[in-house]
Amino acid sequence: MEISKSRELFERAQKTIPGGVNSPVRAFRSVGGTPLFINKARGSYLYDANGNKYIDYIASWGPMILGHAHEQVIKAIQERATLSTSYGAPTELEIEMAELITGMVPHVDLVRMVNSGTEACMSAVRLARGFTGRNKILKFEGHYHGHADSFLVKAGSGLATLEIQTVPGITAGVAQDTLTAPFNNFPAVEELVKKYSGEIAAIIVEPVAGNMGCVPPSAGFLESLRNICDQEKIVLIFDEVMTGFRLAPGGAQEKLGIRADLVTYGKVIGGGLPVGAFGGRREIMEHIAPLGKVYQAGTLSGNPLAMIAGITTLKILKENPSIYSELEEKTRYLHSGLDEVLKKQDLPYTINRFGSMISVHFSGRPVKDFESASITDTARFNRFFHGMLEQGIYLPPSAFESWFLNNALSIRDLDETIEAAAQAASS
Ligand code: HOZ
Repeated sequence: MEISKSRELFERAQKTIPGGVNSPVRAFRSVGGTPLFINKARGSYLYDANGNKYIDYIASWGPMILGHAHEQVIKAIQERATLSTSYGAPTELEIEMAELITGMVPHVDLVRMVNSGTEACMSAVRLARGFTGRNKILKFEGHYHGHADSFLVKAGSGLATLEIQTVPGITAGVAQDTLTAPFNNFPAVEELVKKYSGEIAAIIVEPVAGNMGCVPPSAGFLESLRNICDQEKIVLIFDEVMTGFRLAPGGAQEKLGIRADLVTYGKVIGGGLPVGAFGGRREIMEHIAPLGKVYQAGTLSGNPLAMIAGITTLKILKENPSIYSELEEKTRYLHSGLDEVLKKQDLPYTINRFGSMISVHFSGRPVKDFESASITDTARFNRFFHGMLEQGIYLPPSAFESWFLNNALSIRDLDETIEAAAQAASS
């Protein structure tokens, strides 16, 4: 594959952008090689600067659930842009968005729009602290809730990819207030809650983890978190930045039938524009300024272009619930095809899947937490990644990220992917 233009752009980018990228995993550091610079995307395909075409399994890390450049979404953005792109004052679109969210998602009474998943999680934790008057939070190893200080302790995603254990710049005080437990290990949670009784403001969890590959919750784990939060008056925060509007219209809360106190969103909710949101029980959300004293604000929050992209995407999902079953069916098809070709190779592997999230770990052990995710053969993953890329299949450039399916993927795309995997796994 000729990627001379990406090489040139990467050289140029490194002169003015740290590492040549604006988000670390994109730099291909762990898989090696040159990151592809993307020129355009349509449906299930990405096109790089040289014009090479790739079947996309990143979907912009989740948002492009309908496929790229969806006609209705693009038209809505274009029409809205002619009315100016930001006012710094309320618009009817923000009400429409809030009504859509509270209508689609169970247990969300009030919702505040922000600009990213990081902002959403950071604000939700501040709110939980303000509401409870407690300082500590409990998060899970290998989970990633954005790059706010409190979350960069034993975090997944780019930190796992780049093997960053401690982040310079995070004060000891902040780190001390972040407790961590292994995902899917309720006794470890119980022990921490007992030890820090009355001190924990919130437990924040990715209900289906997607930042150490895809790692679904074990049976009963989330229910147990719900119960202990009720008993100890801890705010349960579901980080649905990845799973929100992806697993079901009501996200993991609906799919798994569990109520969180606060929920955070990003990705799909913005239809490919920068949007985040947090919402939840009225009693807690009423502590946000201007109703309460927990301050949170943003010049571009509720931006009209971002709102219209998100609203259009959510409406399409709401009006066409079959999209969810189609996506799930495609993911199941991919799973069984990959399984078929990988089992013919003499190598250990585990495929995890939930809804339209899937990932392959090159390890024979079940992957249920960060420890088991970490023993994956990353060298093997890197060879597999490049083998796929060479054949026009664009996977996340990290063994610690979930793949996201988009509904523009055709059975032919999936078959091509499975065929490519047979070859990539044998290299
Ligand atoms: N942290 C994102 C995936 N978990 C990657 C974001 C990006 O590089 O665009």
